[in-house]
Amino acid sequence: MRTQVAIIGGGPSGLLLSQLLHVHGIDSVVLERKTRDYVLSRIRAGVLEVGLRTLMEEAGISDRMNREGIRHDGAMMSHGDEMFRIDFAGHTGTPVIVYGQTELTRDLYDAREAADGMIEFNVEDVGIHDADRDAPYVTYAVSGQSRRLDCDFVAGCDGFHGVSRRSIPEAARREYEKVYPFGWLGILSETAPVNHELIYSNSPRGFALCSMRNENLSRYYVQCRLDDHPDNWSDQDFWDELRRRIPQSAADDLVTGPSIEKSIAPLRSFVTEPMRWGRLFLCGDAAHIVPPTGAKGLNTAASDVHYLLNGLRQYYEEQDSEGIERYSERALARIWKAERFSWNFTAMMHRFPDQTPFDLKMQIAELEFLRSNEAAQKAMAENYVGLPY
Ligand code: FAS
Ligand code: PHB
Repeated sequence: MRTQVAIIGGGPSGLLLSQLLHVHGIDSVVLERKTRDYVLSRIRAGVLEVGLRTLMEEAGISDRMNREGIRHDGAMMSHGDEMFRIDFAGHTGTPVIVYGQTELTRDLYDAREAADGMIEFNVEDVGIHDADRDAPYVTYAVSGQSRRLDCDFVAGCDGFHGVSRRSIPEAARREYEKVYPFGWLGILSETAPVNHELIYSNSPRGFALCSMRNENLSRYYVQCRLDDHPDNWSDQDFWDELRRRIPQSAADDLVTGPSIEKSIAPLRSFVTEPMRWGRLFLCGDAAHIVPPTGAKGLNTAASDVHYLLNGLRQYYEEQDSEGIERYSERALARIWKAERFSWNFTAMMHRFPDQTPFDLKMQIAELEFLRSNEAAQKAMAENYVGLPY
């Protein structure tokens, strides 16, 4: 089989790139290790920046997102019972949209299938060959049958544990990583959100986040130990702990109910450089990871897709390689800003096991400065809604 762009990974990065390439007349094949249902069963991001929304418009699949996505003009920050608001729209003229990654990925799958896009599920033993030559190809197996996909380019959209990053010779890669000494225990419940906007809470017992997917589907997180397990937490344990970590006014309004999903996500900051090796381009979590505090994971995957799409269009439409030559440089420039914001926000809001009393004072001083300083709030707002592509 042959295609112009072989895409490894059928998560949001791979599907968005495939749909955008299709819209611009460029052929691709998506190779996904799991099934569509499995991919859609993963509960992940919830906040979309304007850049991702624009790409969804360009891909022609923004109707449901525009209909069901919830506009958020700001978010609440709290420590103890103190709570204050960051006015995203006021500072930047831009809101964010709350629309679950699951729904966005569902829309992408529906669009690819409506366009008869080629997606192979349950692929195994994916191998990338001759990426540093002019005729790369990908080998893989489906139901034990070996296959080969010849292509012009390979997009490695296969996430942190995928095969693409490891296909770049170790000697050519520089990796930067910070593993945080805690995780996030998240639950999904069919209950009304505690507040119409998100609440990020720094409490003596650890971080908590009150989020949502719609007016009857809430998403909550509490910071937990790395060696913790969802089975250690009954629903009641979770609700009791959440109540202890959010301002009393919110705790009094909390609507609880049975969890329909409960999982723990580890937190890490990670970047691999470069994001290109010959005709192989890394995109999304395959190249970088952020702690979810700043809601940047899915949104930096989107800016990677933007840069790669434009580079590939420039190559095919203008026979100009400038865009693909500079893909890594352009993508990394924005990624490192998102890494900085996510790391800084995580440091301000979480309890670290080795924190000294001075460190805690610094955290509260950071929050107090953010509460009282217009410029600090504007900077927070600009990062949260999404820095320009
Ligand atoms: P993904 O990991 O989503 O997709 C990669 C795809 O490649 C998967 O479908 C996988 O099955 C497939 N694959 C892997 N190896 C393969 C192989 N060898 N061959 C073929 N296919 C292969 N971001 C936020 O902004 N906010 C959040 O709250 C948030 N929460 C998260 C919670 C968890 C537990 C995780 C892991 C991530 C979270 N993220 C969050 C980040 C997340 O949303 C990612 O940024 C987003 O899924 C990135 O999309 P992809 O780059 O497509 O990677
Ligand atoms: C979510 O709703 O899952 C969510 C929202 C904001 C974040 C992280 C996760 O910063």
